[in-house]
Amino acid sequence: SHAHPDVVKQLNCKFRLLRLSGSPSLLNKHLTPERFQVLKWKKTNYGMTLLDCAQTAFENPDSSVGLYAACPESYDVFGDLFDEVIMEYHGDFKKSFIHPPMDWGDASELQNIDPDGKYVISTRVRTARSLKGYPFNPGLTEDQYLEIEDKVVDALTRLEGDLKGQYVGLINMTPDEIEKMINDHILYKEGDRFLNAARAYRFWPEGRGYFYNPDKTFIVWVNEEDHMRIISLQEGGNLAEVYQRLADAVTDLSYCLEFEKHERFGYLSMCPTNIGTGIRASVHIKLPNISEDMEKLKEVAKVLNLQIRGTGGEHTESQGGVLDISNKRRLGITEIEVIREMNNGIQQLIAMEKSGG
Ligand code: ADP
Ligand code: CIR
Repeated sequence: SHAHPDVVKQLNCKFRLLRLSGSPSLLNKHLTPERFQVLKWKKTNYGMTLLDCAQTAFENPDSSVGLYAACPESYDVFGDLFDEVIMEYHGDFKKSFIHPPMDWGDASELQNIDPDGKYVISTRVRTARSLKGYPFNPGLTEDQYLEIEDKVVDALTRLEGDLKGQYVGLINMTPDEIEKMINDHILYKEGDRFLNAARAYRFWPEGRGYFYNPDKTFIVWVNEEDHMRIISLQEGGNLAEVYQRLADAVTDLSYCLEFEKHERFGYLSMCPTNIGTGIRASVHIKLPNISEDMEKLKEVAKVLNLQIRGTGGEHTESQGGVLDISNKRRLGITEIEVIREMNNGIQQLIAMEKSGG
C-alpha cells in the first residue's frame, strides 16, 4: 500500500524546507531529490512512512544523522536511504556486506584500561535490543508499550546472581527521584528534542521504566529510545569485568526473549547508528593535556574510530573536564572486535596524555 496523499503533501513541503536549511545531517546528504521522489510514496506493513523516519531531521536541521527507523521494515522499504546513511556512519559498510555472527569472544583478553587509575573514572558498556514483531517508538500503541514492558520485566525477574534486581516504572517515581537517577548516570534523560520530534515520547511515562541490581552495576532501560537498552557499568577501568557482565546478561535474556534481527544488519534498533552489535563501550575520562585542544582531540578520535560525548551523554556538554569517549561503529564487526577497537583507542589516548599531548 501507499502513503496517504496528505502525508506526501507534508513530505513535499518539509523536504523543500530541509533542502533550503543546508542541514549537515546524513539524512539531508543522502535523501537526494531522486530518492525522495520514490520513497515518499512508500508505506511499511506497520503503516510507517518516510515522514515517520525523517521528521526528526525536518524538525531539527542540526541533527547529525537525522534518521530513525520507525519499524523493523523501514530498513528495507526505505533501504536506498538507510543503506547510504549506514554505510557512512559505520565506516564504509558496503551494500554487499553482511554483519558477522554474534561473538562475545573471551573477556579475559582484556585488562584494566587504566591500571594506574589516573584517568578513567568509570566504564560502561551497553547494547540495544528490540523485541521481535513490534514497531519502534513512532509506531507503538499504548497497549504495545505495556505489552513490551510486561515481557521484558518478566524476563528480568528470572535473572540470577549479581544480575538480580528490581524494576521501577517511571510512573511510580517522583520528579526528584528521576532527577537523582539521571544525575547518577543510571537513568535516561527525558525530553531529548531529536527523540521528541521522532514521536518517541507518546504516552510517556506509560510503559517506561528501568531495572537495576543493588550495586547499580547492571541496568536495563525499558521503552526509551529502544525497547531495551542493556547496560553494565562500574567505577574505574576494569573493562573485562564490565564487558563480561554485559555478555552474561544478554545471553541470559536471550533465553526468554526473542530479539529482532536483520539478515544483513544484525540486531535492529530505532537509530541506524545502533544496529549490528548495538554496543557502545565508553569511559568517563579526564585527559587534561590533550583535551586542551579539543579540535585536535576530535581529529585523533576520528582516526581511532572513537566518538566523544559530554558528561551527561549524547547532546550534553563536558563538565569538570570529564569526557565520554566510546567506539563509534557497532556494525560489521563482532562484539569482541567492537570492544578491542574501543580498548585500543582509549589506550592510545592515555599514552598521548602521558607524553604531554
Ligand atoms: P547511550 O550510551 O545509551 O547511547 P547517552 O549517551 O545519553 O546514551 O548516555 C546515557 C547515560 O550514560 C548518561 O547519563 C551518561 O552520562 C552515562 N554514561 C555514559 N558513559 C558512561 C561511563 N563510562 N560512566 C558513567 N556513566 C556513563
Ligand atoms: C541526531 O541525528 O543528531 C540524533 N538522532 C543522534 C544520532 C546518533 N548519535 C550519534 O551518533 N552521536
